Amino acid sequence: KIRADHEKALEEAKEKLKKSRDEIQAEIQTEKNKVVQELKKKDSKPLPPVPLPNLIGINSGEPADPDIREKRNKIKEMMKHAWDNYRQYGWGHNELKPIARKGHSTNIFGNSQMGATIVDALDTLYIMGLHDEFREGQEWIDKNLDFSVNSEVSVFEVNIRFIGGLLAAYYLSGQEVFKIKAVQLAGKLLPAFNTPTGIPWAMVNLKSGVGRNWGWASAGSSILAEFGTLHMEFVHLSYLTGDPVYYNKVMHIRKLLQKMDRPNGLYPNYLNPRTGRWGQHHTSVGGLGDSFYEYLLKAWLMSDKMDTEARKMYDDAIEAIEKHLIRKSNGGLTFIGEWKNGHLERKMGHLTCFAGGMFALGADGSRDDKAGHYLQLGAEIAHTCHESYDRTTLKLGPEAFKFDGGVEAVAVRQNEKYYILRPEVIETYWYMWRFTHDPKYRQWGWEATQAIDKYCRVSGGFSGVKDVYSSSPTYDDVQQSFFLAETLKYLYLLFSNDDLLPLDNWVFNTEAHPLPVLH
Ligand code: DMJ
Repeated sequence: KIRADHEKALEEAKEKLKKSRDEIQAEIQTEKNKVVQELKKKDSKPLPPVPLPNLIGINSGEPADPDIREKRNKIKEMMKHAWDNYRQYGWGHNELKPIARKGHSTNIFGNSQMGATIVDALDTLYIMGLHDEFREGQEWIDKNLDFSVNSEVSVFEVNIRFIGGLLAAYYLSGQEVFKIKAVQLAGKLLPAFNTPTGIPWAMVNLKSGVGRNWGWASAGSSILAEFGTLHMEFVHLSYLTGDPVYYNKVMHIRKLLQKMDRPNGLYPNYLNPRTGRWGQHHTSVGGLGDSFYEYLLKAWLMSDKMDTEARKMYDDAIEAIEKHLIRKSNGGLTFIGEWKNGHLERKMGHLTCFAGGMFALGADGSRDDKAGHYLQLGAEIAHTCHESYDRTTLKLGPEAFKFDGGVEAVAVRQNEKYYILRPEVIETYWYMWRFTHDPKYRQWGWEATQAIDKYCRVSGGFSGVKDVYSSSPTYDDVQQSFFLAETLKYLYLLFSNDDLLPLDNWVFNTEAHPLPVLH
């Protein structure tokens, strides 16, 4: 069917190209007008009114200590620098190239300008009190964010950044436009679930609804961290629309996973959506696996701890991970390796560092009351990840680091030495700070802030660097949208009082977008 659809589209394109430029443009315009009319019709059908959950803790979180206040202001200034430059040079594009001073995008956002940075940044702007900037973003979204485009996007990325970002902006500000856009977009993702098993495709064309998987994924598989990171947003969509379709889609995925055999109790990263069988037996708490585990825990927290099925799946998974993937290096550093076909690779990714925060967040309510154990595990992972920063020239962490052949927490391969403004280590510092108030986490967070400001800041924004071990690093010239959504938000929260977005009332999605607990 997919091939037939593609061939039909090619034929149509060939026919179209026979026409003159003016004719084509006129046709496009007519089609656009039609879509706008249809959208208006749909928009005029109001969503059912639902009571807003109890929104506690949307206050300033202003710390009393002048030193902490100064640090927090510095982080706000960095946000302003990132935003203002995007506003000036990349407005409406997905991301910014801070050195070339123009827009940037990658294939995860498809080929259209969807303003990813605007949507991802909104809630950070809101909590920092940057209200003029928030309003500018809202206006752009209201007037320009259109999902009826012939563009093939990543279901996972659009869910965590766009739907998560829009929902958080809605809950924080109460502005209906964000809810409406989130629901429109979610409708465009639903065709991705039309597979023989109900496990969604990795990508979907927003216009045609045709889905497919990444060419690089094992045996045509979908990815665990992608189809397993939809739950939080989809539960909120059902809550806000009163339509169970979203809830049913994610619960179907969960039920299917529950029934499957797991090698050594571990979830492989690859699952074929046609056959329902695992692909390669690789397991990771970093890339390709990470947020699946995170969402099991957060499903339980977001349900006000009622979803005990999710908690059980989390506990089972974490026990298997501890047994097979977590080790101590010769130098005494706790690390999480990757399982590849019956063998443990003693390498940890920057992405995996989020797990320190996850262990701490899951400590309360853990099986056999092992809260102390999981808090300690979180602290050990935070320490290891801090070492991965501290052992570099720039004091910024590499993409991946090894614990092998005398090497400890250091990147070996040239193509693993980059830092692309990722948040995971700072995310873990923040969770550890909230649960322990040990000042070292603020100190480590401040070290990272200074390093980012010194080595990643350029006059046109912030850029990733290609080698954290080089004293004269080169830039990758990308200001990632998650830098504004996550890295700067977690830093700001680290230097705020705990009453700003308290964890009893808010659960952060994997892109750091806060969603309220549904009591
Ligand atoms: C973010 O988009 C999310 O945190 C995701 O879960 C994994 N990685 C990036 C940032 O590194």
